[in-house]
Amino acid sequence: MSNYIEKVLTEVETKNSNEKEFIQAVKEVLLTIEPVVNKIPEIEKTALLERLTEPERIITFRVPWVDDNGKVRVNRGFRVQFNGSIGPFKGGLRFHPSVNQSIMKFLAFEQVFKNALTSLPIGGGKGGSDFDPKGKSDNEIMRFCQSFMNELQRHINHNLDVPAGDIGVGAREIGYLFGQYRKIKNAFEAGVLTGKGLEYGGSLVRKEATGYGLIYFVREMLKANGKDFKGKITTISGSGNVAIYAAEKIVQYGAKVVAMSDSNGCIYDDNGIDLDEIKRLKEVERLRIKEYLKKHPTAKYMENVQGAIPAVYTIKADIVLPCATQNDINLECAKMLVKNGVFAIGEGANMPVDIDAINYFIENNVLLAPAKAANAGGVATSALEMCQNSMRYFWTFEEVDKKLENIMVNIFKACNETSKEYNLGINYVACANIAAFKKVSAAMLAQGII
Ligand code: NDP
Ligand code: 2IT
Repeated sequence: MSNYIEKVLTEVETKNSNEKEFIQAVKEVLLTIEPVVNKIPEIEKTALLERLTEPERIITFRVPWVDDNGKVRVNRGFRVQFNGSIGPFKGGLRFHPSVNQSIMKFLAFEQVFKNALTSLPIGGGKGGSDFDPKGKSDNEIMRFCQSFMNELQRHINHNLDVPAGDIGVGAREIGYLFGQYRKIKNAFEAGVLTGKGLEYGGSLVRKEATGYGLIYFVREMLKANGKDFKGKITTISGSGNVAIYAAEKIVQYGAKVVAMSDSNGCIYDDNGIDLDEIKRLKEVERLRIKEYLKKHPTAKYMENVQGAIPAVYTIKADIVLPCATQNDINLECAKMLVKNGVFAIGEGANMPVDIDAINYFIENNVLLAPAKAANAGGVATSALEMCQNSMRYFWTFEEVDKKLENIMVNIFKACNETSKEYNLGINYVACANIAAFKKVSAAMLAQGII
């Protein structure tokens, strides 16, 4: 490691010592971009890495709301505007009890690189709250979203910062957030949020985009390595937005999905998962995945055990798609997957595989599609939604899907070319980081010390 990179990493660790996810995300990037940093002396001269690892702005705020029993509750809201050198800050909102500043900063930092890879003009940001949507009534969700927007509206607009969904934030929440923004501003500014409903400025394919995009990227990665999806046994962690549409697309390409999960456990269905039933359970009824067995009594349910490998990763599979949350796959889990014959991993979630597990997969010739590249289809389609909002027009499903597919093919091409240029083999993690860093660093250098 160069002295400069080592110095910056030590500083980041010292300054953010209680932010382990953020440090992990920074480390993963800084440990891979050395060949570029060494080539361009201005990077060190302008303290570019120090600037790159410090958010432009972090906003935290109080979110008070009243529950159905009349009790006042208070949550903490965040928006991290990490790097706006390529375009307006762009990234999702996460509502989950685990949300804290470290998780917000790691997600916003990753978003900077991911958004650069899309080739569209979007900077990186992220936000959310430690609010837990589980078990809340529809009215409670609405009141929370309204209170959250009462503050957030001061810090966003279509030229400044454009939030969207993430864990716990889907079409319902975006609807309530947009309604409150519109009421406060007294204007219909469609491009301020993405993931909107189709009736009021949403884009076709946005719902499917992250999952479909993941599979388009993995398809290209497999093709480049002489492999394909036909007949491949696939397991997917999560059963939310990303997981569902990744499952839909990979099945269209001839793979068989035998397991999906939620935070409690996983279902295993040898006949192939009934995706319509998953959509009903998760998108409509908002129930636990265990309920799948009511309609499919021959399927199995495996409960997660605290501290053990999540049940879904104990199942034998050729292709594994982690689409739930960060640090789902550690070294022990990676060893089990390799022993069970996995040959490809597609990161639908953000940072689902930790650094030791990434290295283990690469050493064992497992093809790993890195999150910043492989799940960029969601935010890319958000940028297409912004584009349609600016034009006050819309594209058909086929038009948006084709654009998404081209974007994912081009992201893989950029990774593959980087692999050849820097002799990185199948280390697509390093390839994606380098390709993204080249663009972000060039934009930052051009704009001076800011
Ligand atoms: P959803 O809220 O729709 O679904 C999340 C899924 O992951 C649920 O099945 C949930 O289970 C599970 N999950 C969440 N947290 C945990 C946890 N701590 N442990 C175990 N399981 C968990 O979110 P998305 O599908 O939108 O997001 C999934 C991942 O993809 C996240 O990492 C997100 O950052 C990433 N992502 C999302 C994009 C998007 O466009 N939505 C774009 C790019 C990346 P349960 O219901 O039990 O909590
Ligand atoms: O992690 C992500 O890329 C997202 N949650 C989607 C962000 C967006 O702005 O669509």
